[in-house]
Amino acid sequence: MSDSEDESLDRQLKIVIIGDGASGKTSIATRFAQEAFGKQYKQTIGLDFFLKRITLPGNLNITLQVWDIGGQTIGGKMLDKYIYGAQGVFLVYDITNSQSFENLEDWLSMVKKTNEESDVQPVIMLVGNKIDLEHMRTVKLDKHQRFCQENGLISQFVSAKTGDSVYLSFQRLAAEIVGIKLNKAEIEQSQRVVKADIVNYSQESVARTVNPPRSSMCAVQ
Ligand code: G3D
Ligand code: MG
Repeated sequence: MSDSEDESLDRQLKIVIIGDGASGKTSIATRFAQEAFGKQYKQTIGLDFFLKRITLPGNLNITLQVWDIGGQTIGGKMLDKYIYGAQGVFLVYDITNSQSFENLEDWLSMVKKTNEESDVQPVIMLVGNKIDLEHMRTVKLDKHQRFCQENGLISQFVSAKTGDSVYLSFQRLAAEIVGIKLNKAEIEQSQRVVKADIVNYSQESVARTVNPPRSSMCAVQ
């Protein structure tokens, strides 16, 4: 194995994906794992995480350890073990399911509680999933934004189904953790690559590629 392929030499970041059942956590993880970047999906038997290498601006290679909480619920016994030591958290809800949004308060408290005694707090990204179902949205945009602002979260919308912004969301979270700012061109680039993977080149997808990214930082500076 050459050095450039050996992810054990990279800095590793633990990212945990939490949120209600059926919000799309496993779909997001699977989509990210399968996209044609870097290493292929590598499931570690007995442990619910996989490793995936990404490259940030400046040729900085980072290996993400992505943990999917599986069927763990808020009261779940193992949940704190998943969350403990995470540098990044995906706080996922389904934009068509208000309850999944309402429950985010509890998920967030769980993260805070688990990290109470640690000096390092994880960077948390609020992820509104299923934007392919925009016509069925029940969680208004301003609710999402307010929640972000009140809790100092990064904001992102994705679709695990189409792949829209999935790679970008991991890239943004990793960049934030290591303190790198992605510029507009880089954000657009990673959106384009994701789309190129999953969308047929219809007129519509070409037009969408040039739209501004559906993401914003709304963490209070
Ligand atoms: P979970 O891991 O949070 O429990 P899953 O959620 O990833 O298992 O997804 C739950 C259901 O939502 C699945 O449907 C999945 O296909 C669907 N889903 C996940 N992400 C998206 C998305 O972005 N758009 C749409 N339209 N559906 C999505 P099923 O029917 O298999 O239960
Ligand atoms: Mg799941």
